[in-house]
Order: sequence, then C-alpha cells, then structure tokens
Amino acid sequence: MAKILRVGMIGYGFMGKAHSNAWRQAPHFFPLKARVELHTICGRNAAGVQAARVQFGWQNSATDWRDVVESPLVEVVDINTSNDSHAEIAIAAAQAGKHVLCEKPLAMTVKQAAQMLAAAQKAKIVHMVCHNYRRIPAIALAKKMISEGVLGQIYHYHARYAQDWLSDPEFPLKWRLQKHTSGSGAHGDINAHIIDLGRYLVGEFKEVCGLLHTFITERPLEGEAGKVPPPGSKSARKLGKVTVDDAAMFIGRFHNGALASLEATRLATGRKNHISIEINGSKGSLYFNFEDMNRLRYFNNEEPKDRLGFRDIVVTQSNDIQPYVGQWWGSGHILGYEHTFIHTVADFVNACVEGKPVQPTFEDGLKNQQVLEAVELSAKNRQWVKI
Ligand code: SOE
Repeated sequence: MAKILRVGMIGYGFMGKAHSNAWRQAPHFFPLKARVELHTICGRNAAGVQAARVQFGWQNSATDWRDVVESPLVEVVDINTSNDSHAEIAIAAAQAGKHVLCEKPLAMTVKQAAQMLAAAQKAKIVHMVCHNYRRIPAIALAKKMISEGVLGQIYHYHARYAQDWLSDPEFPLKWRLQKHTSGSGAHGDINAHIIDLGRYLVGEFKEVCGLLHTFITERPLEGEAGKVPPPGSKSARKLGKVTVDDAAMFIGRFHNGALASLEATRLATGRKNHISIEINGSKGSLYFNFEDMNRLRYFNNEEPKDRLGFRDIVVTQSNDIQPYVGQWWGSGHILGYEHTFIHTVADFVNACVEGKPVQPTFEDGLKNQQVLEAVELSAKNRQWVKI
C-alpha cells in the first residue's frame, strides 16, 4: 500500500492558490514516493476558505489553524499566511511532529527564525522555505554550471527584483504594507528571493551596506480605496501610515570575495514580476531574466576570440540532462511560474517520505533573515554591517 501524505495548508491567498496547484499537479508529473492528499485548507474567513476548498480541490476546510496542526491525520503543514504568523504555526506544527513547508520570508526576525529552526531540528521533521525560484530549470542549470566551475572565480552577483503593483497610491493598506504583519516591505517580500538566489548560486554574504525607502507613505485603509470624498465634504477618507519599505537596495561582499549588488522594489512602473540576475566570473558570465524564464544566457570567455558572445541556452531539453524539464513536455515546450512550485513540492514530498533534508531548509531561511536584518541595520545606521 503506497504511503499517503495528508497535507494541511494554512492560508488561501495568492500563495495558497499556487501551492494548491502544486500539491495537485506534482503527483501527476513527478515520481513521488507517496500519494498526496489535499486534506485540509485553513483560513480565518469561513465563507472564503470554503470557497477556496471547492476551487482549489481540498477535502476539508477549517478556520482554526490549530485544528489542522493537531489533526492526527495531517502529516504535512504548508504555511502560506502573513509573515507575523509563520513562527507560531511552524513551531506548533514541528512540536506536533508535522513536516513543514513555509512561505518566505521564514519569519519576522532572526530571533524567530532561529526558534523555528531549533523547533524543527528538535522535532526531527523535514523543514523547507518556499524559495521557489531555485527550481526554475534555468536557475538550477546555472547552479550546476557554476558548481562545475565554468565561470571560474566569481566577481559580481547583480540582481534586481522589480514589481509595480504598489505604484498606484490607491492600493490599500494591506498586511504586506504594515510592519507588524509583514516585518518589512519589498525587502522581506522579494529581496528575500534574490538574497536566497545569491546564497544558492554564489555563496554566503559577509557584509552589506544598504538603504530602505518608502515613496508612498500613506494609503487608504482597506475598504476606503477609490472612495473620493465629494468636494468640500468634511469626512476626509481614512488613510493609514505605510510602515514598511517600498524599495530596498544594498551592496555587499560574499565570503568568497565576490561583490553583490541587489535591488528590490514594488514601485518599478512597468515591471510586473521582473527578476534579472547577472553573474560575472573570470571564465565567463551568466544572465537570467524571469520574464524569459526558460532561457539562460551564457558567455564563455574560453571560446575562440573571433566568436565570443552571449549565447542562449533554452532550458527545455526533455532528455533529462537539464533539471526538472524531463518530467514535462517534449524538448522546447516551455514552462512557467507555476512549475517552480510543483518542482518545490515534488522534492519536498520525497524528502518527507525519506526523512531527508531538502534545501532551502529553515537554516537557509535563518541565514536569509540574517542578511535581511543586517541590511535593515545598515540602512538605519548608514554604515556597513557584517553578517
Ligand atoms: C508579492 O510580491 C509576491 O507574491 C511575492 O510574495 C512572491 O514571493 C513572488 O513570487 C511574487 O510576488
């Protein structure tokens, strides 16, 4: 009888949708060591989570995450809530012996991340942070090429994560815009991703110097957006203070001597989910652009000098020599954002069955948090900070 892995997922927003799709699809495309059951989806709003249960294909719905964590049937807890609840839920799940997949950033602070890692290690559960972009086939190929030494000594890691969903001042003051629920803004939300890719592809950060900035300092409270008060009316609209960054930038040094330059913003008008990465080394360079996510651009400085140039590697060869793509379609049939979550879940399921670690673990999450917090301290004190 094949092992069954029953999943309880907390949160049903954008990430709940992406993760639900991944839990449903992974078994159909990857050789998993267990059957996956979408057992319970949990959210505070009963009507909302019931609708999500039907839409996303879960067996049960719940409104109290403790019911999910304490259920003897659930073996895996998938956390997709606002950042302020990651630690409490993950620690309770670990103490209940559940394997935990947690959305990024792992926590609100380094202290919380360390507590989550300690609880996971003590409970001997499998723990993973959903830095899904590591499992873009082109990024996984870049990792393989760098590990083989094709770039030689790494000089530069240059990364930009640019979105513009906050460029409208009418976008309301949701949880990602408030420090007490999000911890930080673009910094912990999307800089966390390119920090993780820097750690994955280049190495550990040694020291950083950064700045955080908020362009739009007030926004309409939820429910007030778009309501323009009639001219001359006394009832001013209810606005709230934005307490997190709109944009974060930092430079830094890796322990291996490479230099880092990262920028994350949610006000880059025209950029919807733009992630560009360039890594320059002594023997060559790699360039990646998420808006063209099946393509990795490679400059091999060891080719004959009359034909040097960046060339395109379309990372979709189905003969299994490129990571993940062999499980999908014939060569050249491209993949998308949702596949990165399916790859993440597939590796997580097999790790849970085997009881083996799977990166990025909560330790990676803690190291990410250490970089995030060092940049915040640097920005506050306007000085370099060692990690
Ligand atoms: C919002 O910025 C967001 O949903 C991030 O939280 C995700 O991690 C990223 O993949 C897409 O944008």
